[in-house]
Parts: sequence; structure tokens; C-alpha cells
Amino acid sequence: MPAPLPQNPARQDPAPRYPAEVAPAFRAALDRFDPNRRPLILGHFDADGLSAVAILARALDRAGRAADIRIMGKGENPWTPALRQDLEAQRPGGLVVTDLGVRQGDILPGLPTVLVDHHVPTGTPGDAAVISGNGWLPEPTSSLLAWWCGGAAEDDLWLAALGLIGDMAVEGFPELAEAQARYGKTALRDAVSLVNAPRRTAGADASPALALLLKCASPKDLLRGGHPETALLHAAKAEVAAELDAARRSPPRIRGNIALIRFSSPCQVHPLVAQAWRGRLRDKIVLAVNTGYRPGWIHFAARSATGTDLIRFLADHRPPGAGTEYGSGHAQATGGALRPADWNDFAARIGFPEETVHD
Ligand SMILES: [Mn+2]
Repeated sequence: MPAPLPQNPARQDPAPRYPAEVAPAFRAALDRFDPNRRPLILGHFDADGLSAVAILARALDRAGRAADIRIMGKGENPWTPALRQDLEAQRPGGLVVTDLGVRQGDILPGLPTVLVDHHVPTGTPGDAAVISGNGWLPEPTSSLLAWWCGGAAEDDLWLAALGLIGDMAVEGFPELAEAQARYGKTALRDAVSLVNAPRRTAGADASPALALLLKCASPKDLLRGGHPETALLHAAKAEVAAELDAARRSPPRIRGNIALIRFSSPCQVHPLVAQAWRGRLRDKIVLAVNTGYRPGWIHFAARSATGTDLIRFLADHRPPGAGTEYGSGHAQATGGALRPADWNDFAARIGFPEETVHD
């Protein structure tokens, strides 16, 4: 008889449940990395994800484990064959994945992995160690979890604050109050708006934003100019503002308790459109549908002021071909990406059979 497989030690560490448990859990996860190879940080391209990446990169630097960084771009996520192939070729010493969700299965079996995240988990991520703030009260964002992971370094507090503001987690965090007192509310908010801009553009290249977060010492430093990247972020903001302006002119179509707003833009403006209409159609589930974001896909954002659990709403109307990008995120802020056939199926299920698209 073959010997039983050894238990993965990651499984034996309970997930942290309090801020004070985060740093020890992160250290324990790093202890399983191969010390002779560079670790790789994977992060989401919004303000929270990029801030978390910057904090983790600085923390790993201080720990003498300088890391490589890869930001997941438009339509990418770590649980894909394409990324697995890249990781097999690169063979990092370990993987730190932040703000990209907690999904089913190993990203690469055998590669030591720690997930730092706050989204609703949609599966058990194989042998990865999980540091998730999901369900905590108040719920920390990835950037704040990363800050705790890195030992709460004073110089990085403003980065944690950027993620909290970016994800609108602004209530109940003394860390945010302290950062606002030290750096100024307006400067922090303006920095978030700039850092969030490139990921919404057609090109979706967040690397100038990350470069600024890594080299600046404060939000004012980031805003001041004098860095070539700041001008790139202003240009990105202008591109997105023009696209948003056009998309917001599409009239909502309303059926029952659902309002559907459809448009075509290469920019990631659908969450902003949904958010804007949510405030005006307060008794509806608002779906902002973007047919032009990525070729071959229909992207949509769901928001509602009704308190409806939107993840459940989407699960109840799930088309057969929906993948992991469908209906994850938060109960009040979710969405998805569907192939045309599945979109047509979904549209019919929710009472909009005429909203079909063709390949
Ligand atoms: Mn986040």
C-alpha cells in the first residue's frame, strides 16, 4: 500500500480572525517559501490592490526577500491555465496574491501561496494559506490586511488608507482616521482618484500607478507632479471621464425591479455607470452592461440601493456557461463577464429577452 500523502502544513494554520493574528500568519506562510528564489506578488489593478502590492513589496524588501511583481490586467485572474503556464516557467520561490479573490483550487499545485484578500470566497484555494478579512466587522480591505502583514510600518500607513478609501471602507478604522489627520483627507482622496484611473482606460496599464506608489513617500508627493507617471495618470483620468460621460447618456430600460443600461466602451466604466444609476433608481437592481470592454465578452456591473444580496441574485439566474468571473465580489457590488450565448441566456432569464448580442 502506498504511504498516505503528507498533510500540507498550510492546512494546519488556522486563518487569522483578528488584526493581531495577521502578521504571524503571514510570517508562517513566508516560511514555506523557497528562500533561494524570488517570491512573486500578484495583485489587482485598482487602488486597493495596487496599494496592497506596494505595501507587501516594501515589506518583503525589508525582510530581505525582494519580490517580483505582476499586476493582473483586463480580464485576467490567477486561476487560469495561462497564468499557471507562466508560473511553471518562472518558478518563483512563493506566491503572494492580493485583492484577487479566493477561488477554488491551487493556483499552481506545489507552489507555496498566501492569499491576502477580502472578497467573498467562492471556493477552497487548495493548499494556499488564506488571510481574508471577509466577514470581519468592520471589514478590512486588502491594503489594510497587507499593512498588518508587513508589521504596520508607519511609513506605509498612507498606502493602507488609499485602499480603504478606494474600496469605500471608510467607517470604523482608526488607521484611516490617523492617516487622514497626518496626510489630509483631500490629498488621500485625490491620490486614490489618480491611482484608480489607468485600470479603467482601454489600455488598462496600471504600471505607472504602481511605480508612484512604490517610490512616493506620501499622497502629496504623488500628486505634486515632478514624477513623469503623474501626467500619465491625469491623461488616463481624462480618457475615462470622456467615456463615462458618453455611457451615462444611455437610457435605462426597466422591467420589474431591474434596470438595465447598455452601452459599448473599451473603458471599464460599467461599475461607475451602475453606481451613478443606483443613486437615481433606488428601488431597482441596476445592471450596467458594457458590450465593448473586451472582444467576445459582455461585461456588466450590478449595484442596488435596495439591500438585495446581488451575489445570490446572480447565482439564482446563473447561465450554464458562466465562469469564475461571474457573480463574485461583494453582496452589494458585483457583476460578471459572459460570452454572448450565456449573456443572451441570462438576459432572457431576468426578463430582457430582446437584449441579445451576436458574436
Ligand atoms: Mn479590494
